[in-house]
Amino acid sequence: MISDLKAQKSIIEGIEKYDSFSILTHVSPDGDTLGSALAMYILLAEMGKKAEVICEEPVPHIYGYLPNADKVVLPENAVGYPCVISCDCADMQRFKKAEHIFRAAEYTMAIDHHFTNKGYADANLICGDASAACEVVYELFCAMDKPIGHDAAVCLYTGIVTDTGNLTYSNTTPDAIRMVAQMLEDGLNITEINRNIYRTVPFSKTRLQGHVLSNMRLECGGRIGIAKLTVAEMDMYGATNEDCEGIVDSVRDVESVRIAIFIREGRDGTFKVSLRSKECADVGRIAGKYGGGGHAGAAGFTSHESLSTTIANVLHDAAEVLGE
Ligand SMILES: [Mn+2]
Repeated sequence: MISDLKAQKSIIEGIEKYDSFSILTHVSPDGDTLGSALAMYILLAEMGKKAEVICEEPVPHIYGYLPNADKVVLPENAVGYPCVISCDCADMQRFKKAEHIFRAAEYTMAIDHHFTNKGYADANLICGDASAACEVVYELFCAMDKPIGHDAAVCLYTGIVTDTGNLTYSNTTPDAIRMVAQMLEDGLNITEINRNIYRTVPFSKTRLQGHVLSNMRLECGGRIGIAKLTVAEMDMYGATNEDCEGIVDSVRDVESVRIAIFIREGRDGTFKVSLRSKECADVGRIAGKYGGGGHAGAAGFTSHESLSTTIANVLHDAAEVLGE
């Protein structure tokens, strides 16, 4: 049990009180935000309630297998129901274009697992010890006595495995493994889901990653790994933003690397900085300094500086985190 029961009760009361809900996901949607939001969608639909899942951008191709992924709407096509539930969103900046929907709501609720979440909603269920927002939603199903059917299991499993690196990262909880075990026992086809997530890679992505990784550099005696990608390089491979997923993890996986940095140029001229660490180096601190967010082991922020300044700043901060 990772949920604060009082907070959980306030969410259940909100769900019972309202009839229609807008469910918000975060910018650069991942398996956990989509999985938890779509599982909430199923929970509400089964209670006979009206709901919409709103996402800043079209659902990434690899998550197209999630049940009801085709019903996810862009903020501009959203209805905006009286009660809003955000899933896996550490702060309101994560809503981006959907922020007005949150602000216009009569009542707001947040379901999250980021310890940086200060509780921006009317009711907040934030479990910093949970490996994924999906773990929190799984417990909500149990607390409400709602059976987790096949479709909800696909969503919840997806969030748990993508946020825990297939149940291997340090955030993996015994509860998360127990939940997966239960879903497996109930007949969930985890092989099929894993093939969808990890073994259905577009050719453009493999080529782009080869290019970026062959140009990565080591700094600080090999303890910092840094890779970068420009818009021109992305265009060279016909690559999409989605094709950049996982690059920073490959940088982190290099033997000597303690902190991994991946800097990607956006089409708006900003730079998206992704950070990963191993062995307790807290990269969340670096992201926080620039208005970003995340966890000790995985964090990110957007830089409005030039590429060279961004590189210099983040290398300096990473060295500091490593005690250099
Ligand atoms: Mn998450």
